Amino acid sequence: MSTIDLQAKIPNNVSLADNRQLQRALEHWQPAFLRWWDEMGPSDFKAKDVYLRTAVGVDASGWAQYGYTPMPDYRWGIFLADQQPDRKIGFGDHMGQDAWQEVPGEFRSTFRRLIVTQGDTEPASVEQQRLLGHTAPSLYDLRNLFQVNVEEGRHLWAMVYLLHAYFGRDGREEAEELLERHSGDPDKPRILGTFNEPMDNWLSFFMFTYFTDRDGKFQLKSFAESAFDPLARTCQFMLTEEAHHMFVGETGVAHLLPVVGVQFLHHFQRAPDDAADAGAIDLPTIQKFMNFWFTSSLDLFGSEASSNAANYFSNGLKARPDEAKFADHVEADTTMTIQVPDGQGGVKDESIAVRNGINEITRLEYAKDCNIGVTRWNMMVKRAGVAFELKLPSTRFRRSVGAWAGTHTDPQGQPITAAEFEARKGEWLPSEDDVRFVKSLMQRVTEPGKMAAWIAPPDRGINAQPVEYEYVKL
Ligand code: BYC
Repeated sequence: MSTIDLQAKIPNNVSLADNRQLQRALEHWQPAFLRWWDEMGPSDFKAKDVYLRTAVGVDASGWAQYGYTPMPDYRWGIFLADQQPDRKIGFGDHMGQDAWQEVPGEFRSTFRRLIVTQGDTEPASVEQQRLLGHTAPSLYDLRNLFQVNVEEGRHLWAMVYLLHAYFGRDGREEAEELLERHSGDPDKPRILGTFNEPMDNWLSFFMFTYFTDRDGKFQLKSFAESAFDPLARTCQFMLTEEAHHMFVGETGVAHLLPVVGVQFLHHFQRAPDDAADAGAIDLPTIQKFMNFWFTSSLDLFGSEASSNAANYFSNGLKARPDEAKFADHVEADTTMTIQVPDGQGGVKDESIAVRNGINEITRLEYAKDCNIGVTRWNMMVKRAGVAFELKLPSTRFRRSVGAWAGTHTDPQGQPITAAEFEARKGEWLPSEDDVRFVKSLMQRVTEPGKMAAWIAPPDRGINAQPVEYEYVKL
């Protein structure tokens, strides 16, 4: 098992102290990271004690410890899952060969690009969530926000470690640029679309942690299979932390539903005059936010047919998530069917090589996983006696990347004209009024155990603490 040095300037389990050059390079990057955290991380709250979980090992039985920590003192660090001796490559053209401990020259720039794309999302999400602390509906939620933020910071460290350790000067330059692009910056935006979307309310935060962090889960699972062993081990450990982020999203939405049940029984449409008194986010509005964040996250899987994805798979860079559950790990001459626009306002089937369809296979697995929580939410809605069903839209709806980009469909995925989409988009996607309404409910609550009126308390607290625990000492 790897040795963990938590007291080092950069906590790690990669024997950093034995590699002075790498240690110096990372120590050189550290002040830039701290400056970035100070300027772009959670605004204010710096000196406050937060009940945080800190990774202290990579052992499933006891990998984290909880305690009050001001965020600047959180031990961001580098943790890789333990190395499996004699690990073999499990897919693609190099299947059965030894996993790589170094990056082969011919795949160097592709690996670097993928690691940079992954790394870019981590600080991006922290930037998006920067101001949410000011409108947190409870100390419990505030703490969850900060937990997610510090762990995204740690994931950034993990990617920067890979860039510094395996990609020389290019890697160091890329690591610096990870702190120079910013979410929503018109000149230097983040790489992927979703990470430039504004997130100025907690409904969006819950949808993001449910839908977009779940893209993270699937991408990390694909990397956890990588032939490049240090990348696989890094992502295996990141997945441990990711589960909590999706929990925050799923339970966050679930906590809205009892309030909807009580206040909106049989009243699904929000009348403009009710808004101020209602104190709850109605189900059609929840549906619209879900449509927005789910479809934005669908784009994160790339094109349905992608030669990039085929190359990643063939060359052992990235597999399908949970590759072991597929029967054929080489997919040399296999084909699959995807749906594409037929150019005449309809849909047609197209046969493509499975290798080219890896993004679509992953996206459909993702959509299936998204549905699990939606089904749970619907059970709650039903139990409250409200006749409304939340539904994920079609994977063809509102796409900006891939075969359906530039086309228009309704949420069921039926092609429609641009004019019809324009006329009806207010029924399907959050309008400015919807966002204004949701934001109007976002009042800060700071008394332990109390919740804003629009959200119900959780069933239980964090780490067996009571719900009324002082999760953040303000
Ligand atoms: N926005 O062949 P295509 C997470 C680009 S989330 C803008 O269709 P490919 C987290 C694409 O880069 C997980 N651009 O796609 C969650 C390519 O550009 P280049 C993040 C996009 O390459 C919450 C071009 O379009 N990790 O961890 O097969 C909080 C043609 O692309 C988008 C990763 O994404 C988009 N949505 O696959 C915190 C894993 N989609 O290369 C964290 C690393 C595509 O021609 N990335 N493009 O300039 C990848 O594996 C791949 O880059 C993608 C795209 C799956 C994203």
